[in-house]
Amino acid sequence: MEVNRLERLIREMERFLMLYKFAIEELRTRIEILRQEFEFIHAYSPIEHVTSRIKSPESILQKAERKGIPLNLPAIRENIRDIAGLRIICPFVSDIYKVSDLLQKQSDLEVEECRDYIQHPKPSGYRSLHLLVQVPVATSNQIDRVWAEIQLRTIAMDFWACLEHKLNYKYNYQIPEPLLNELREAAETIAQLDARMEKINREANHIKAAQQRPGLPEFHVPQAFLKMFMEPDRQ
Ligand code: 0O2
Repeated sequence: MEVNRLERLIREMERFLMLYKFAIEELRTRIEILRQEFEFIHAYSPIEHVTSRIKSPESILQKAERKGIPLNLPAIRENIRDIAGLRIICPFVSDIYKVSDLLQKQSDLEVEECRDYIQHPKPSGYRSLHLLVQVPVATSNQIDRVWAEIQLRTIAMDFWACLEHKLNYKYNYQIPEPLLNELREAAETIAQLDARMEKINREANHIKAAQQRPGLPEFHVPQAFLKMFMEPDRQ
């Protein structure tokens, strides 16, 4: 391949992947706004942390070949919908559905598909909620709608998925049957643990609500803030 053509291809690929980087930044901002607002209103965050990644060109091409997608950028863009991936880790299962609802309410975020692997775990034992979305990205001369996959999981589900992913890598997707069985059992244990932790949290909230005097919300005002009002001439 001549050098000019190769340079052009690399530049096209870089521009192509840049859109996914912008999509991730856009989504991260939306998620952070939801987190901060929720925390302000409810004094509680349904989001532990967020991670993101862009699929590498190698794994984009591997997926395209595996799925029989033509090896050109428009076809890849339309058919490979998880090039931009975000993972939202939540404390409890109910938080996953809360955050998913909040995202689905955003009118300019098109949620094309919701795959509920919590209600319907994969045969491997994998649990998570996946949202396939199209996010608007405003560049200098147009607004592009970019596909992204948002995975929502609890900390325990993430622990399981990370280990299973590592084992798949180690055994080249041929995990020995005894280990597969153990993983399935561990996934069940994790689902029970998530349910138990959620129950403990609910009970703790009930106890706290009962202890608070009615009509007097618990309110912590930072000392520095109070001082501004008590000693205004010192500001
Ligand atoms: P990576 O490295 O995370 O990017 P699709 O063709 O995308 O419509 P697919 O791939 O079955 O069909 O979609 P699905 O079920 O929504 O899963 C996509 C992603 O979910 C995977 O991405 C994983 O991140 C995760 N996932 C799905 N099943 C499992 C599982 O059994 N174990 C683990 N650990 N993760 C899973 P990639 O592209 O495979 O990998």
